[in-house]
Amino acid sequence: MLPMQTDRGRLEGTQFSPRLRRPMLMAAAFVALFSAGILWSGNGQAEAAPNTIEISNFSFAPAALTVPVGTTVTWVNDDDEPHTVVESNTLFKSHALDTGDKFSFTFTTPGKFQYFCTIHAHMVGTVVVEAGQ
Ligand SMILES: [Cu+2]
Repeated sequence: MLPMQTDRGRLEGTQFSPRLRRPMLMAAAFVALFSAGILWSGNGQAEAAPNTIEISNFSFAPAALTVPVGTTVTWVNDDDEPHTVVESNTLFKSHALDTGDKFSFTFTTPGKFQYFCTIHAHMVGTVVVEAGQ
């Protein structure tokens, strides 16, 4: 008989036939790709989470960050070398951060805060904290 009729009969008989499972897998793949698109920017580099400073290649990125008062800033070490995050007046002071380690500090006062890595003194960064309205 006609192939169409045979297929329809099989579809009605089983709820999750291979013909239905495939579009579901494609939908799941689409969702995964769509999610990845949000997390990854066009240049192929991971989009940094807001108020996150990445430590990579012996530098802080972004080297200068401006945030409103009350913001928690998180440093993440992406290097294979340990680094520290220490404010010039020791307002905050991290332990040595291994690869993947994070350090967070909440800025409760406005001002310009310079910090550096105590292991590699040339590694410096700035957080500017702006007063609320
Ligand atoms: Cu360092």
